[in-house]
Amino acid sequence: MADLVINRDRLLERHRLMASFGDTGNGGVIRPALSDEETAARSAILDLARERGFICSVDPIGNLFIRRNGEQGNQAPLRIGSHLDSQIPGGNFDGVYGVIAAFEVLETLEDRAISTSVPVEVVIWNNEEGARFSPTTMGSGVHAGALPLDQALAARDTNGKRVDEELARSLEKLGQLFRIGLGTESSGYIEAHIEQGPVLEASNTPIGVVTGIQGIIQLQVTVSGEEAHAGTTPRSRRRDALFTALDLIADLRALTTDPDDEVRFTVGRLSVLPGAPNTVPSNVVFTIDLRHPSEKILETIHAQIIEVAATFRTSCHIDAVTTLASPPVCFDADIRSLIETSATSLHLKSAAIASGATHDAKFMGPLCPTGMIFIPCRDGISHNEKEWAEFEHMVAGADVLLRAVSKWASP
Ligand code: HGY
Ligand code: MN
Ligand code: MN
Ligand code: MN
Repeated sequence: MADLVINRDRLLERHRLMASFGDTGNGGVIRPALSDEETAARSAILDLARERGFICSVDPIGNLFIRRNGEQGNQAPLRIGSHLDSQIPGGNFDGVYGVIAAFEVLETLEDRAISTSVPVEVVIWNNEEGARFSPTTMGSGVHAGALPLDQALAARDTNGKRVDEELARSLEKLGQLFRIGLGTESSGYIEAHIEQGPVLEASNTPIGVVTGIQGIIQLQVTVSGEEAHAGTTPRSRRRDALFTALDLIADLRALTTDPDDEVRFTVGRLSVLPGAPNTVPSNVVFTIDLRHPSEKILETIHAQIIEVAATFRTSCHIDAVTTLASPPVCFDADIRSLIETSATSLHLKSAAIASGATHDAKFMGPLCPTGMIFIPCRDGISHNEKEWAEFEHMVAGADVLLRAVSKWASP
């Protein structure tokens, strides 16, 4: 269908609506997983979905599924979507663009009464960012069976709030939802997302056909020492958790120097207790986020980190827990060519691109034919309130998603 395109005005309206939930007034949002702001954004999408007669469900870890039925209703759905939670603070495109593009596809299929062989479902994954609750991509990891449900439900944010308590609180505000289990089957999965890097913009390419996602390991390291008086305790008698943590981090960072500059090693969070200027720190917790395209290199560095932490010479106690270990994933060749031909049918230039950022699609890859559509973002900036994507690119990505879905699911 040469004229099959999305409703641009409605996409713009949805984007503005979503940006209002957690708006910082600084160009970005603060919309952590299961917060009131994210719950309000989820509720707004669900209200729109119910108005269209779509079927709204939730799974035990809080992922939302918005279904438009197909001719073969009992077939596994083709799923499209992304996440609504943001970094703290975050931008107005990471995740949310994929959700509104997917919802726009569902609405356009409905407007045009286009029937699909299988149901098409918009998925709004819970806690993709991992900014509030570790690890990253929690909801999709649990649904895919890669992360244990009980461990995820027990995860706490820095205020001690648990996922299960916050999820119960959030669900109370989302109205009637059907309950589905974990590990439900998908006939395919396609996610639209900003690139979060500079490659597409630099080559003036509106559509990225994602080849795959690099591997990711996340750890939480706890260093336990002993509180002591800053004035009276000589260095020789201190069990200083902070200096131990800093020395350990320096050693771990030295492990990850890489002439090709491909190893991504990040310590994004570090908390110090008791946090008094005149008390020797007794407890430090820090996170490690490690990424690389090669599973072998990732595993080697992961093992070295565990080894260094276990044998580090210190009077403190060190406990390193791996919270996420997810190997690289390559996306399905048929889905990739479907995205490419959909872009071509819209006279849009496209290019193959590997994803440095991780996404929920990572856990869908091993389960069903999976792919991603990238659009450029200005200067490659993301996880930052300055994150920006041109509206023309947002429309282009949603049009490609629409064409890919209608072609893939045509009866
Ligand atoms: O961490 C990531 O790569 C994703 O943007 N949350
Ligand atoms: Mn994202
Ligand atoms: Mn992100
Ligand atoms: Mn004193």
